[in-house]
Amino acid sequence: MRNPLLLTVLSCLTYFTDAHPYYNLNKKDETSDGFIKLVGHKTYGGNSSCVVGDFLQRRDGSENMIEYDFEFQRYFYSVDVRIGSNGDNVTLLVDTGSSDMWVMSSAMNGRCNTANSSDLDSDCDFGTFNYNDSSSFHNNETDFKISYNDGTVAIGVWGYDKVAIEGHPIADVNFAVVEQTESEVGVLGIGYPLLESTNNGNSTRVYENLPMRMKSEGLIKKNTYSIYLNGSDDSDASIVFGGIDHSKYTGDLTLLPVVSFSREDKSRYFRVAVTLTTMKLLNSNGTQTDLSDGVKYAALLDTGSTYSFLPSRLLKSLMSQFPNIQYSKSMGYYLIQCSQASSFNLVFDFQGFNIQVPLANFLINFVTPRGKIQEWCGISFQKMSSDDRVILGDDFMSGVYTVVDLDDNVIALGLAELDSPDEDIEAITDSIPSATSALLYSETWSP
Ligand SMILES: *[C@@H]1O[C@H](CO)[C@@H](O)[C@H](O)[C@H]1NC(C)=O
Ligand SMILES: *[C@@H]1O[C@H](CO)[C@@H](O)[C@H](O)[C@H]1NC(C)=O
Ligand SMILES: *[C@@H]1O[C@H](CO)[C@@H](O)[C@H](O)[C@H]1NC(C)=O
Ligand SMILES: *[C@@H]1O[C@H](CO)[C@@H](O)[C@H](O)[C@H]1NC(C)=O
Ligand SMILES: *[C@@H]1O[C@H](CO)[C@@H](O)[C@H](O)[C@H]1NC(C)=O
Ligand SMILES: *[C@@H]1O[C@H](CO)[C@@H](O)[C@H](O)[C@H]1NC(C)=O
Ligand SMILES: *[C@@H]1O[C@H](CO)[C@@H](O)[C@H](O)[C@H]1NC(C)=O
Ligand SMILES: CC(=O)N[C@H]1CO[C@H](CO)[C@@H](O)[C@@H]1O
Repeated sequence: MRNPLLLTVLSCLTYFTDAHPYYNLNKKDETSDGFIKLVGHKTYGGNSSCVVGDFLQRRDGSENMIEYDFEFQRYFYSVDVRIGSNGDNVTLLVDTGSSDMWVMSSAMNGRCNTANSSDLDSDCDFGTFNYNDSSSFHNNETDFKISYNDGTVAIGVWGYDKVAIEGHPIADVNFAVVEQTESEVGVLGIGYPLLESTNNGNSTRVYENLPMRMKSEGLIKKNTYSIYLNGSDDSDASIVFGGIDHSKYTGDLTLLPVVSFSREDKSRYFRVAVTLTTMKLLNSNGTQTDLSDGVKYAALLDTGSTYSFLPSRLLKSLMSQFPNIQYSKSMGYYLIQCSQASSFNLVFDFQGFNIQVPLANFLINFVTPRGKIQEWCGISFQKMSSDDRVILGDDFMSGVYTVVDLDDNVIALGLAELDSPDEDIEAITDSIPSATSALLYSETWSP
């Protein structure tokens, strides 16, 4: 056993490669109307690699430093769409935390992955769009610029063109074509229209984004979608626009009101956020420990974030439950023995509806380049800069089934039926079918 306190990070590098087993488009039968199912896989966008030094004590008392390369894989969830008159195939990261769609321009070919183009291959693995060659493309000639929480920025030009998803053509979809970014993949933002980047300090313009276009084209009845992230190799992740797949959750589907996430939000209905009433740690002998101490949080359900973010108070309260935990300042992670974590679950209480997610969902395995999995795992929770809200990322969302209804401003959550290969899709025409209101439905909280 290696004591992680002795590990010193010498340098960390995040890089992306064309060797990842990314998303395959598996066409399914589209017989029913009123919904569109997009199938996806967890997409490995690249590895983070850290060179770690470990001081070993020699018998004579002197120290000898040896170096290891540690790697862990980063991931996101994506779908493939086809754009323009030539049907350019582009892979996009699905993001409930933003509302704009943008694609990588073919002018980027050879310049993608600019984060580290100097030392690595810079192919645009996730596809590009050549708007000069698309006869149906209209250039709005207005500037697009978006900044994400992780510090990445994308800059380009607005336009519209036809977009086909799972073989369904949708006319005049607004999206930006990006020629400057350090991101490696384009984004399909499916949040509220008010969150669109055109609604900024200079203008209050909003436009029809992709889910809204699907609705106005009659492909779906309401601006709703259901998200299932847990799929193994045989049973894919999926997002059903306009419908709900009853085979992908177990137990109750519980309705929660959307709440505002931040005081700066331009409206109550601005982001896909709900009330997190309490958070508890459950150990294998059934003991529950309240971590939140009566404090409620607004919780953003964000598929665009690989990991979840907790305010430091909640983070400290959680970490104090584990006697052997270590914090690596240079790696930015709390480290715990992987085996110790397996006997714990986290209980997220949303207005009386409890969702239990294994702590194992929140672990990062570190692997040496020779493929040896380390005994110590990183805990994926990141520190949130504000103290009244949390971001629940893919590590949380892979354990739940999420139905978002942007027309009626409600979200239904259920426990995910893991690795479910079945399919039982119902179109959403009115309220979310089979969902019942949370016990404490009116007890919302927002900053
Ligand atoms: C689209 O591109 C992705 C990623 O390169 C690939 O896996 C997929 O097979 C392509 N789809 C089609 C229909 O060509
Ligand atoms: C990334 O990590 C995975 C597993 O840790 C490994 O299989 C893969 O080869 C790595 N890719 C690169 C480019 O190092
Ligand atoms: C499209 O054409 C313009 C003008 O010829 C050129 O400047 C631009 O680089 C082209 N873009 C792409 C993506 O080929
Ligand atoms: C508003 O416009 C100014 C001038 O064009 C620009 O510098 C600024 O970045 C814009 N603000 C936003 C929020 O886009
Ligand atoms: C692009 O132009 C069209 C047509 O004028 C307009 O409907 C649409 O809102 C514009 N898109 C953006 C993102 O401004
Ligand atoms: C789905 O959940 C199972 C059980 O927790 C896990 O083993 C599997 O890796 C998950 N699949 C994905 C794609 O997250
Ligand atoms: C349950 O586990 C906790 C810590 O994990 C321990 O403090 C407590 O004594 C245990 N209770 C029983 C009844 O085993
Ligand atoms: C964004 C990023 O990871 N940049 C790294 C690119 O590679 C150089 C060294 O090769 C690092 O110093 C950067 O931090």
